[in-house]
Amino acid sequence: MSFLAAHSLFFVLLSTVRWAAGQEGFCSVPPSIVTHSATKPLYWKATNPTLSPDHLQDLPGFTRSVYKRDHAVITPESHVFSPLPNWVNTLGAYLVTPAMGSHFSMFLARMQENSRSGLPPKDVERFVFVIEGSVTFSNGSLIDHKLPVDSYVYLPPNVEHTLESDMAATVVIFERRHASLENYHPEQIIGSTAKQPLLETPGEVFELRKLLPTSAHYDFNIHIMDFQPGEYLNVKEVHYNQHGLLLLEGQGIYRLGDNWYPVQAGDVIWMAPFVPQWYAALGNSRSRYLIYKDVNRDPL
Ligand code: UGY
Ligand code: MN
Repeated sequence: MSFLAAHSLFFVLLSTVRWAAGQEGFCSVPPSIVTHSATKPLYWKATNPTLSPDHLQDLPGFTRSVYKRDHAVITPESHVFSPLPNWVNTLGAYLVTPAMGSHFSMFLARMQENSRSGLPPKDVERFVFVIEGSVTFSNGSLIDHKLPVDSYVYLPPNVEHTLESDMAATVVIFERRHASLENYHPEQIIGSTAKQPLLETPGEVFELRKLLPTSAHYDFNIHIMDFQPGEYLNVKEVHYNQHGLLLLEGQGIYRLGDNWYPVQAGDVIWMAPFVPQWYAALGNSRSRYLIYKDVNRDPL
C-alpha cells in the first residue's frame, strides 16, 4: 500500500471510530455532564450539585463523605436535616461542630414558608450567608434588610435579631463563642460578596475577597476565593488556623493530608489546624468557595 493510501485509510478509520464513539457513547461524556447552568441563579449548583443525592439513591451505601481526625468532607447525599431548635419551619444540617474538634459550628438552614430563626446561645457570634432564595433580616430597629443570594450578615454575641422568609431559602451559618478582647467590640455587618473589593494575593493566582473587616475586633473572617479552571493554590498550606469550607461553584481536587478528593459545588470541608491543604480547580467553569478562618487571636 502506498503511503497516501495508508494515510487515507488511517483517517477513514479514525472518523469511523469517532462516529462509533459518538453513537455508542463509549469514551464520551454523558449529555447530563455537558449541560451548563449559565441561566440558573447564582450558587444554584450549591443546592443542586452535578452529582446529586438523587443520582446516588440506587447505589447502596455509596457516599463520597469521609470523616478523619484532622479533616472531613461532607457531601450532599449525607447531609441530614432535622428541625433546628428554636427556629420555626426550618430544617438544619450541622456539618461541622466542636464534636469534631473545631471551635465553631457550621450548618445549613433550609428555611421554608413562613420560617423564622432562633437565637444563638449566650456569647456566641453568628455569620449568615444566603445561598438560595432570600431572607429578611431584622434586629428590632425600624429598618428590615432583605438579604438575597450572595449577601450576608454578621451578628456580634448577644444581639437580638431574626431572619424570616416566606418562601424556600437556604443559608449557611457559622457560629462560635466570641474570643473577646478588652476594648474591641465587634459590630453588626451587612454586605454582599459582589460589593467587596478584590484583595492582593502575593504569590497566588486566585481572587480573594474578605467579608468581614480585618481589624482585631473580629476573631474570624470569611473569605471568598475564586479559581479559574486549571488554577490552584501555590502554597501547600499548613497553618494553625482551622477552616469550614462550602464549595459554592465549580469542581476540582482538594488535597487534605495524604488524601486527594474530587469535590463539587455543594460539598463541605472541615480542616483542623495544621492539616496539609491544597486545591486545584478543574471542570469548565469557575470554582468559588466560602471559607471560615479564625484570625487575630494568639493561639495560646
Ligand atoms: O487563607 C487560607 O488559609 C486559605 N487560602 N486556605 C485554603 O484555601 N485552604
Ligand atoms: Mn488555609
